[in-house]
Amino acid sequence: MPKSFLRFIKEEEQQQGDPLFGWWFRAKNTWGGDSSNNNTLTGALGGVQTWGGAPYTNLPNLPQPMLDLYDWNGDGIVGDNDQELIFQISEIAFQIYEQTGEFPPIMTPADYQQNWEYYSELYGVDFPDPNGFIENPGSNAPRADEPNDFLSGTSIAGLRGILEFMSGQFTVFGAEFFQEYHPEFYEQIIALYDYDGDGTIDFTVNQDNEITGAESAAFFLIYYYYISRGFNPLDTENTVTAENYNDFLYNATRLTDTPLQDLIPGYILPGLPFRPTPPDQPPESPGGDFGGSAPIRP
Ligand SMILES: [Ca+2]
Ligand SMILES: [Ca+2]
Repeated sequence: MPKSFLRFIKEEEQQQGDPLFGWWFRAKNTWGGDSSNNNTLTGALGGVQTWGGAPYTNLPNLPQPMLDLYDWNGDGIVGDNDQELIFQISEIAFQIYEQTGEFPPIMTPADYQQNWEYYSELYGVDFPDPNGFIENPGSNAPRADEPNDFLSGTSIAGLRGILEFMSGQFTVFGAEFFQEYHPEFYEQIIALYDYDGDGTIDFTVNQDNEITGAESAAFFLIYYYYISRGFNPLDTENTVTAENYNDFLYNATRLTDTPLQDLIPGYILPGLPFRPTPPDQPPESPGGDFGGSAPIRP
């Protein structure tokens, strides 16, 4: 699916001869999910299927790079309202293209929040006001996106929502999209979450519960390791990033006798996709579970 979709966009891009077409096409049809009836599409911004939370709840406290790229109405969470807003913005962008033969420039939420009135004047259209923007789909009453009240993007459990969402983004868009159009975002996200260093985020588990993605493997190792050490992943801050993941693995193998992959119940990890090597400077222990600042154990 994603491959043929990417090929389709590439063909369209070549036909249109305009790199902005590719960006606006994705904004409308993927981030915007063709509006609110398709909130569950992979790659869409709607919260129904994402973030590992209950329906209509969203993950608060996302890292800043994600808010900078996905939080179109600037309310601090990424959800259905952002999906609807980018859909409406890009619909107008396509109208402008049909009338003038040129797309508006690529936008980001921060840019849009600052310049939406200017763009409206410039193009003589009514771009929607992002401040307090709330979608109003069909018979549903307008509502703000509800932050999930038991899950935070800073927690170990919340890391799963972030990785699953980003994995969907990379699956649908491809790493090249972010490298080309949002290189700073790409670098920041890869520095934080590309645990195996292959340049993309892959949170996949197959139907036999085999962990097939490097980032799903990294997550489940982190998650179950902390559970085995007595931490509650819901309220324990996650400090294990791609940058210090090797330190984490190194310490984990020193602090538990159980082979790491055996810590993960209910899933099969066909092999450890990482080889922990002794860090240049061995992290201090105890408290060295983390290779850095450690939360207090209960
Ligand atoms: Ca938002
Ligand atoms: Ca990776």
